[in-house]
Amino acid sequence: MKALACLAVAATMFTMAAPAAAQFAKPEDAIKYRQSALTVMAAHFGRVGAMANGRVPFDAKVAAENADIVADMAKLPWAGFMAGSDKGNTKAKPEIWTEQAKFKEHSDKLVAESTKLAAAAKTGNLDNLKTAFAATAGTCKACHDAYRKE
Ligand code: ASC
Repeated sequence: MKALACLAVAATMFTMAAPAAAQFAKPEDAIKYRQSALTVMAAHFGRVGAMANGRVPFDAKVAAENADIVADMAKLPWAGFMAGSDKGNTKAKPEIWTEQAKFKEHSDKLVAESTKLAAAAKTGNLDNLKTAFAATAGTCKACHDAYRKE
């Protein structure tokens, strides 16, 4: 029983550590990874936004499924901002690497707000979804304004 519990803890820790442990052979691999994670996140965020903005009818189940994906994806891109990946096919500003603590504050905010978005979606209440969607979109915009080139 003890060994099983230990295994379960180890498995959980491995799952939690996996995003941060992503490894890249070359900077271009890291760039592709982070862009891919952001693209997937944006696709699912867009589906939530379409409902929050009334462009498509509100479907609580669909909103919750997509918000969960956003919250999961929000954890991933940051490992891709490895040293040396400021050059190449990227709109990332060099300040990301000279202001790492500030950049992490932005990514932490996205993770926190998207977690709240997923919780809001589970309430099945459209007003809750709208509020949390706006807060999450605000974290996207703040980081883009500071750290993404035009
Ligand atoms: C999106 C998307 C972004 C953000 C941003 C929020 O759906 O692709 O980059 O929301 O527009 O202001």
